[in-house]
Amino acid sequence: MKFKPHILAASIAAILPCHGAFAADEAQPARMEEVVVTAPMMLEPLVVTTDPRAPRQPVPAHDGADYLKTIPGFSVIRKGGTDGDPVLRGMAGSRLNILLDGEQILGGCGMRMDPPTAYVFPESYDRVTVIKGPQSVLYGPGNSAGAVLFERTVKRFDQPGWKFNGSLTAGSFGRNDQVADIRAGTPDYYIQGTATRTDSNDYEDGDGRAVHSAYTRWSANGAVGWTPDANTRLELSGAQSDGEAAYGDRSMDGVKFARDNVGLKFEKNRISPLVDKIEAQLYYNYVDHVMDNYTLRTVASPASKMVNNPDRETIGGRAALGLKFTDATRATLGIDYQANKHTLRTAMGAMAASYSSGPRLEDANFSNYGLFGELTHYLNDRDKLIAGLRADNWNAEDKRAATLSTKDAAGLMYSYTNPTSSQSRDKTLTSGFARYERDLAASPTTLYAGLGHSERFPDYWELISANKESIATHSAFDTNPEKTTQLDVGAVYVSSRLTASVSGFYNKIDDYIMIQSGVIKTYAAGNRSITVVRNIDATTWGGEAGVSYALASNWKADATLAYVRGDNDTEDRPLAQLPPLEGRLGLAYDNKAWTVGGLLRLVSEQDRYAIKEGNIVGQDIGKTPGFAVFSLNGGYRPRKGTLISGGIDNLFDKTYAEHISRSGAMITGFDQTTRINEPGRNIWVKLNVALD
Ligand SMILES: [Cu+2]
Repeated sequence: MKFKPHILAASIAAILPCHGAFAADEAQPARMEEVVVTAPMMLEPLVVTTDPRAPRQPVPAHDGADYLKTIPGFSVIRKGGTDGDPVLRGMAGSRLNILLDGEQILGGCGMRMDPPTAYVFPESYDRVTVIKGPQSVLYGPGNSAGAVLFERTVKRFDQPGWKFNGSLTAGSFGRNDQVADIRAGTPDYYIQGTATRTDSNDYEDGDGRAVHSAYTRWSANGAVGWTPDANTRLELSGAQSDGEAAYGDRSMDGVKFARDNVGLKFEKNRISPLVDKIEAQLYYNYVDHVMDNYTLRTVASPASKMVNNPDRETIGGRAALGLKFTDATRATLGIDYQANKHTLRTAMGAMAASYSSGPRLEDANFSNYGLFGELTHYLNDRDKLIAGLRADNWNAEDKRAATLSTKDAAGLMYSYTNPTSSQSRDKTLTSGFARYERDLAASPTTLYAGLGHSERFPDYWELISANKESIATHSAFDTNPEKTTQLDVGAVYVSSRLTASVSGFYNKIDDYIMIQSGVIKTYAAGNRSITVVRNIDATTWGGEAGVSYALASNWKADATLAYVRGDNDTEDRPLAQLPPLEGRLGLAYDNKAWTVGGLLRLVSEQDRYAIKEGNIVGQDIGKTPGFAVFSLNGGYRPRKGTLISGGIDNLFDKTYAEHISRSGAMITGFDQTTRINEPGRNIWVKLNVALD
């Protein structure tokens, strides 16, 4: 077995924990690192890795979705200032598995205020890895679009010592962030503590209109570890976080996003010639979410106060065995488990103040047992086969006595007996993939082609969440699982001056779970407008391309493209909520002390849409025009371990909205806009410090 050293070196440079922002200082590989990240490149088939501590442009909200947005192929459904929903290749929600140190966390909000990324504080992790496509079975069930791993890598201390990483960010609209991470240890033990806080006022779009978008979030993580030898690690970790956020796209704001977490992890390497690794972990995640229409905005009258308090408890575990049959053949076998319970309590008017004394009513619970195996086999020095299989046993229980339906034209709320009350569903789903990778002899190029199949059961938002029905009944609990079959092909070229990659996909989805709003149902009592969950057949195809070229020793240019096109084959119209063609052009100067860069983001118009159709996060509104946004960034490294960076995002103060952004709501004191507009010109500075 032989690795390609250039690819390995570039991958290691890209994933070096803690030091990504300063990697240029330390190793200075021939390939120039981005000081301010604008477009992370794919350096190995289907995998993009990026350093969450590195400054990036445009300056992200301190949450997971905004960090992913810099990666070509990702877009974000904007709702306000934070807590957007990440979308990969037009696929949102549970089609994208988000793992926090291997743990799943599912949000509590029935209105999708808290996607998993709302509980990600990116700078408390060392590494973000994106695996595109259904091309791995190791990271939980249903990752039809891909998997995103936010991970910490705590290295064993060779001798007693400590390390500190911190950052401060300040910017327009009152933005201010503080992050501190300290690790200390001996060869046998370590402790880690991370704290983050971020805060912003309402931002303004290019026309100076304020968007209801202010937020404050904080998090605290801690871990203690035991590393009796270089191959063994036992870690106990915990996290708490909370925040509040204004939403410009709806009639309520999030006033509580409390998360409690405990995790236990064990790993042992090189156990025997056959058993290369054992990993096991257990975790508990609890989310307590409150949203209302009076804390962060003006309510019309005390009688119209509304508050919702859902919570969700998730427990899970995973165990995996890494086997090494020969140097050329390795496998990972494992099981994972996850169970979660969702409850809801609501109050209105005079009762709103005392909502917390009401009982929490369970509306649904879910569980999943997965069994998986993935095999990597080197046919020779240059050819590699990777294949995996996965089976998931899924169970869901509908605990709602009644389904709540949308208001009619007169504002009357309808409530129906739930036709699927206390029903349960049980199903076994299978997923798998096979991929062939070839390193060319004549050039530093890897080619790959893979076929993957993924079966995804409907999530809470597709089965249960308030106001959703099937066409036939007042409940959507009968929604079919979604089956994705996808072909992934591409090439990666990595040399000292030039990095280039292209990844394409063609995807057939049977029973694509579509959410459609504004469907009129006729009843004896009159017409009602409802939101339905429907299974359709869909096709999507597209891809991403990126090139990064060192023009001269101090100059680097890069360009990326991302495109997705999709059809609703059942109804012969475009598939909704797909972002348009997007390109990014960057130019950077770096003399090892100073950097200056420019980023031009070009997005074309989107005239393929399907009004009121979409996913659990949003539905299409209509056509959008194209736009171009230009931003500038710079950095200065006064000494090793210190980086001062800054930028002017949207330099020309352009007013624009992303195609998939949510529509603007009518909120007292704010102008209502068709979509939630992106921020206008804004300036930021960030200081990163690493000490040891
Ligand atoms: Cu909510």
